[in-house]
Amino acid sequence: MLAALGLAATGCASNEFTRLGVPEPITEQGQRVLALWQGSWVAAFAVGLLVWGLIVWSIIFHRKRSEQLPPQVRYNMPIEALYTVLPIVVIAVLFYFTARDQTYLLETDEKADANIEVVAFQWSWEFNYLDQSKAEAAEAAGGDEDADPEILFSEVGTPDQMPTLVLREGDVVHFDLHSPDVIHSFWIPAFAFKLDVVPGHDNEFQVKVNEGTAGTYMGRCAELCGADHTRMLFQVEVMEPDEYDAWYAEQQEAAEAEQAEQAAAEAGAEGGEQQGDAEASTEGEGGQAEGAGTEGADEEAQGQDASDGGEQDAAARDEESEEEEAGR
Ligand SMILES: [Cu+2]
Repeated sequence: MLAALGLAATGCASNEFTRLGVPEPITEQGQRVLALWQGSWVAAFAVGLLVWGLIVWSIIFHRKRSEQLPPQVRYNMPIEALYTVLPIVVIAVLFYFTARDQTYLLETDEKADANIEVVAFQWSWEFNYLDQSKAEAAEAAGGDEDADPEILFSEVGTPDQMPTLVLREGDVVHFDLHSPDVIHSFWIPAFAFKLDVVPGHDNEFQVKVNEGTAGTYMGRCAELCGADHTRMLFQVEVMEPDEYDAWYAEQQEAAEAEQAEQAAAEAGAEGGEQQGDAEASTEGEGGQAEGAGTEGADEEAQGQDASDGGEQDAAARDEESEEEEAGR
């Protein structure tokens, strides 16, 4: 058994049994977590075997033989010292490896290939793809902590429509975690790692996504954050480099087109044109299309609906969070 666990700890065989309940990690950091987990189990089993062995040995070979009291070992200094020193040694070893790995897991020095701001809110996620990390932006601005990096494009989810976080195989990905309301926890089980998302204190971490991990994984909120906490789900899609690059270019183009549309709409409105024309120009086709008056009107109506809905949602959200606070 010990030999089997020893083998598991060295990572020679990685299957569901030897991982002891941990999902297969898809990051370099996750593998470190798995090794710590397995190593801790090896240590626990070693201590367990020793204790179980001593119990069984006493039961079998030291049964009551006579009415005479066996030799008493109270206040036996060597044994008392052993009782104290051994647990301290065990804890010190576990502490050393835990502290070592924690330091490694929270390292953010390596230059990242992708920088993503994760905004956790009641009750979904927003993923903002940034041109640089927050720390880098602050450094570039001469240490100004409020300097924000540029958002290239975003993915925003709702409790009904979970968002997808897209990553590329082999990338070093930097995450900046931000919460506008309550404490959430950003958890991707396949990372074997989670980190709290705390209002007023932005956390950060980074991972190196392993090669050959393309696929779809789940993400969750791991901190009870309110009524719809269980619906704070998201998907993680790890893409092969070519696929990711195509997707990335597409997202950037779409974001740029949207910006151009907005600029055109603003310019149109400023130009004193009819509202309908200005809205029509947000179609991004003709821009000045005079004949698109009705289409523009339709879109205006839709836009109105959408913004009304948004306001209602926000109002409902506020009410709910107030109720919750009252309930606490
Ligand atoms: Cu949450």
